[in-house]
Amino acid sequence: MIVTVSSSRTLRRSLVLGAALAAFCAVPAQAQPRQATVQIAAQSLGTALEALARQTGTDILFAPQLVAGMSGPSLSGRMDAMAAVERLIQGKPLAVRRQGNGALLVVAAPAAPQETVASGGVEVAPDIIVTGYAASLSGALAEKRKATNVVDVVKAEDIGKFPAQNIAEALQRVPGVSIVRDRGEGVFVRIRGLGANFQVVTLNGRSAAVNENVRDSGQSGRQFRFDTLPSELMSAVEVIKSPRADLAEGGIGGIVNLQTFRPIDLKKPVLALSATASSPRLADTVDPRLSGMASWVNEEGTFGALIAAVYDERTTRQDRVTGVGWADGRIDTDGDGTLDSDTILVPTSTRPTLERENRDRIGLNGAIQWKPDDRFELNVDGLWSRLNIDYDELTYSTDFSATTPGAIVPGTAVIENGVLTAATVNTSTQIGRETSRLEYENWLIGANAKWSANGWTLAADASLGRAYSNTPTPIYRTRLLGSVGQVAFDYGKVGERLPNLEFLTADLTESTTLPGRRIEYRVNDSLDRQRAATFDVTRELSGVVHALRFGAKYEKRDRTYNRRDINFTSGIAGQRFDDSYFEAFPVDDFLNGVGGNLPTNWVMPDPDRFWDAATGKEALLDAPLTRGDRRNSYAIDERIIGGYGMAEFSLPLGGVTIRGDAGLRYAYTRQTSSGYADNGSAALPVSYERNYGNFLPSLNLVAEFTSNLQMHLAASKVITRPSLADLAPRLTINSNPTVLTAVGGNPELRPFEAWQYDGTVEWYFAPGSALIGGAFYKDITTFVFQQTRNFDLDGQIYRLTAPQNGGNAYVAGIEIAYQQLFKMLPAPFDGLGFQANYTHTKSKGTYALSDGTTFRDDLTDVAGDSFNLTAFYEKGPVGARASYSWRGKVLRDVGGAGLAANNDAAFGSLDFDISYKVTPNVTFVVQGINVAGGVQWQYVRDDRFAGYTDYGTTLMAGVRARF
Ligand SMILES: [Ca+2]
Repeated sequence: MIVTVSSSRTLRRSLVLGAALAAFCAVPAQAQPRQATVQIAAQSLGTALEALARQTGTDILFAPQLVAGMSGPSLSGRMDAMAAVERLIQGKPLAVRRQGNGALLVVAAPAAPQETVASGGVEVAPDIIVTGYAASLSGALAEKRKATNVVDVVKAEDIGKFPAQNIAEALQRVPGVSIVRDRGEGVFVRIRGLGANFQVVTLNGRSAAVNENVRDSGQSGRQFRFDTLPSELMSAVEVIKSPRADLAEGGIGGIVNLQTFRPIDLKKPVLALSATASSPRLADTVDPRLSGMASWVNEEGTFGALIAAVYDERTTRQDRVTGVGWADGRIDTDGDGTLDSDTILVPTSTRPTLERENRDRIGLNGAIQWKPDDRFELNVDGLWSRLNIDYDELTYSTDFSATTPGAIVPGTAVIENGVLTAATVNTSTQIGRETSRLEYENWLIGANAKWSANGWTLAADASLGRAYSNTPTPIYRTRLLGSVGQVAFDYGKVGERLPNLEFLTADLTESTTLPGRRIEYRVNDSLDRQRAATFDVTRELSGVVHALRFGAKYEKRDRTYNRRDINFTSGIAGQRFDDSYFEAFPVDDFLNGVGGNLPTNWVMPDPDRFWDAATGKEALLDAPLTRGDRRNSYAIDERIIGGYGMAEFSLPLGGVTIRGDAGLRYAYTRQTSSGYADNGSAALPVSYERNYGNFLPSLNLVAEFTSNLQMHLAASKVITRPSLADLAPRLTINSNPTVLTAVGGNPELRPFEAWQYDGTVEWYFAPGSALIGGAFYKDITTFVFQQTRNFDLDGQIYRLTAPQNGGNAYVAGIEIAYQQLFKMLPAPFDGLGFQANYTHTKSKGTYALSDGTTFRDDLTDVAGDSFNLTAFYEKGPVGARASYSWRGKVLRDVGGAGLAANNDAAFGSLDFDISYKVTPNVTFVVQGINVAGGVQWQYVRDDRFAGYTDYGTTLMAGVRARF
């Protein structure tokens, strides 16, 4: 892909889309028609040509001195860019020609040649060519500028070359976006501090089905896993921060729209291949990644087909100290059996963990595009992906009983600033190994047709999606548990070292140190099916309102979640097992390179041997589902009928052009949630139906003050539907004789509702360059939080803990982004570029304690400060880029009820990408992720250790070819 940018001295390039858009034309529903609505005031010809380029999405090249002093007439109506230029230059000594790349070149008319322009215009070819990363940045910036709403775009540099191996990792460089990693790989994105369940993810504008976390029970049903889709299949990803009435509702954080490639938009037949080998430092292996894309289009450019495939393997290793608990308590310092300290913060547990994982992923994408003329277009797309994860997790967990009278060896307790930092204490330890294979499958197929005639455009879209997540190999947790006598612990400060844990009387590498406990067995699956149909009508008008849009959408989603747990204890519990039941610890450098003295290898149970030792398995496996299994399973059916109307307008106001859209969307949601309520003796099926409707107005305004300064303002009402797990009507009664308690979901939950406001000021001071400042505010009025209340069941009052609406929260922030291509510098420095952004976010939300009282604290996982820096150089065959992404500390758990709030310390990742083009078709690439070896620390209070994660550095080398 090549975007041509002319130098400011000889030619001024009309900023905006240009070839970038042409090469990566998006969703058909949003694709640029060749005819566009043009609304241009009488003004200087140069400014008019720039405005025309923006409005039509066409590159228009001209020499400023050629048009200096000329003015153009006002122009409005529907026309193509060529016809519009002809009308603007009518009667002037100018001519226009279409170039091979689709750009329009305005030159002196042949009859009156000017000395600065040679005849034929060939020599006036753009003198600067932007390719690669700079081109993707220029194209992305152009889309942001053109949009009426607040949007950020990440574009592929070329076919199969998204600017990061992982979609989430590319999105983290967008202002206001951060990512959540799982074992080093970006899985979820957070937009403006709001978690993955607060965003809607669409694929080519269509709602995607959502895979579920089946490794542990953390789930929401609305968190799209970005690791399931390979980045090579994406042509662009849009982060839509302010909605329009014609876009899917549901994202208070924002909408992420993933766009795949379309064959006619690629303009010519293309074959692209790549092969990469990556080596994660900690895992010490070499993993392949192969991708190929073939796209064909006929000579007329009216029919095309595309197929793409990606296969990759990934080995990960993550060294952690996790499960670090701190709680308020009193201790017995002198061993006399009486608690004698003040209430202090006491460590309760620590769990060193080695996580190893092998992932393999296949992604396939196919597209057929038919565009017989400007009036009709048909697109059929399909995408399928499958991710398999085999994992093996080894842990030992120390559980201190420091608050038990007599537990601490007298004289060993060290208390610093109200925190017990060191002591020798009786300890129980659990050694565990967890293994499983997880499978995530996701597909989406859709068809879209669009007709345009006489100022009307009708578009229809139908899609079908399915996400299946399951455990083809059940989750086995093989556990040993027992007392290990005295352990001396000494917790240091966060960032300095890991805790010291000295087992004074037990050896964790000895097979008989701990007796068996049990094998925990779990099977878990989730099926999410999504069907949608949309119909959109656009009426083009001339005048201030240049388009009216109406549409309707029907969406049906059904989801089942099933979980079954069995504990096998017979033949295991209390038994001591000899060496033949264990394997050698697999690595000899666990937690290397960080201070702290704690056991770094221990006996590793062989799950097969323990499985053989367990007795009575058949009876348990054949038994019917237990009450607990039923309570943990649910089904939700969600039907949404939506409609919208909106107007797009553009008007000159003084010297300022105001454009934008205003609209109203209505969504009616009907939910049926089915599950089991447990009355203390049986789990009984229950089903609830809930209906609600939401009117969602939105307004987006752009004020264009000059040809390079504009402002966006947006206000809208938005909703996010509750987590499906929270909606499940499950209820669990604990018939404890003293306190009757219950926990449950809440099928009565209403959606989160928010008003949100956005403003940006954007200065496009040079081609491909901009300085942008923005602010946002989101006022969430129906925040959902866990609350405990009295609940009457058959005349008995229970203390029920369940999610409730009723809290409120806000998120506010500022975002500053700067990017510049240093085209004005003399060679070779004109290949330099720089990109930076900074986000500052503030938030508060309501939380509840189990006694019913509420408190306010920051929203969890919202970084107060974050920044990204990218420097790059592209010249001739050489490309190099280094990126640093940093975010400040975040609140991870609010704590409460005697438990300490837990925080993630600041974290930064340095990544690089170097490429060398050996022939015009073949490029060698070397990449590194987290090359500075950043590690994640967690802490409680100001600086007390609460967790450590190191996923290491990954280096990659590969070759890409394009024909
Ligand atoms: Ca005492």
